[in-house]
Amino acid sequence: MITFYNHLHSQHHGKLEMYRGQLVPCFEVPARVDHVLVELKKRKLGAIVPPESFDDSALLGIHSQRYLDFLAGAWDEWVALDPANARRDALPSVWPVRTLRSDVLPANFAARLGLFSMDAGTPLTEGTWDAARAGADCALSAAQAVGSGQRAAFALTRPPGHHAGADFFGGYCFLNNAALAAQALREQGLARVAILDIDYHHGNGTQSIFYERADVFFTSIHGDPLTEYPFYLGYADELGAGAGLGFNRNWPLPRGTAFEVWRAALQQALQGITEFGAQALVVSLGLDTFDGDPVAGFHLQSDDYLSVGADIAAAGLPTVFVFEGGYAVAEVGINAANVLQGFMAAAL
Ligand code: SP5
Ligand code: ZN
Repeated sequence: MITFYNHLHSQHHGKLEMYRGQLVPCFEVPARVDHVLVELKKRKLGAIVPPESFDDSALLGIHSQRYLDFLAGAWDEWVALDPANARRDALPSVWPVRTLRSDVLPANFAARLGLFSMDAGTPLTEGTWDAARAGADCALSAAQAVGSGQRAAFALTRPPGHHAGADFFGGYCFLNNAALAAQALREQGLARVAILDIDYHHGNGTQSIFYERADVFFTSIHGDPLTEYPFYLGYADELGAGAGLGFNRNWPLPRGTAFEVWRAALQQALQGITEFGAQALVVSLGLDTFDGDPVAGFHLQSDDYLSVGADIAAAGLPTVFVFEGGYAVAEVGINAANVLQGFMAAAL
């Protein structure tokens, strides 16, 4: 399987995130992708190449112009507030919740940082834009490869993407790589594209982007939002809206779920993809379902990921894998490579 590797990923390196009233070291660190890269090379799973460069217009199918403009200029604005900010990451602390306006763009930078975000756990750093932008190129390159006849491709990138909406960042995500890949497959002429999100956390950004569309089916297996981040989306009664009604399907599972039960949900999600009549598949590949993950609560074991890959291959679809979460840093490379190896061993 060809891997498009984001050579700029480490340009995004957050220092601290807000957790229970304290700033704690970021869980989403560059070493995550470094470990995956080492494991892919060790197993010789396929070519590892830099992405092609795509025009900014490719992002506008998913993200709003005002959000992209904000992200591209945010670091310079942050440092302009105070030169000492160059040593600190930008974290939002005020948001336009219900009754407040988000149609007017404030001149104040902190106000715009909040308007374009959903939490205080996602630091924006000097290299965030460059890293996220190159990551989008990886996702678009992987979609192009699969749209051109490859059985599968892997976008190995960070920051992750599935929490990012059309015009907001959060959950360690800035640009929605999986959504960009799905849209690119649509534009290459594949009429029906499915997204399977197996990160521990519900892919609220991806769901919201496609919620009213019938051409992209979104299905996700994740920790129950009653107790798990991102809390405010991901329930089983979210089935899509308007033309998209019937094209969204969530499989929330309680914290503590182990592989057997999780795998039954995977089979149901894959059945939904088959019934939809998907012509291509995008997998939001989070590995934070792993037993040892520090920010999640399922109990998958490393060997289980071989079966996950094989089950996905059995859907028989051209498949783009996009790297998402997974914070057990020492094991994330093995777990990600196990999915890809399991897929390749089972794929026709
Ligand atoms: C892409 C992705 O997986 N994003 C996840 C964002 C989760 N953010 C909230 C994490 C809360 C940190 N909990 C610390 C638990 C310490 N034991
Ligand atoms: Zn996650």
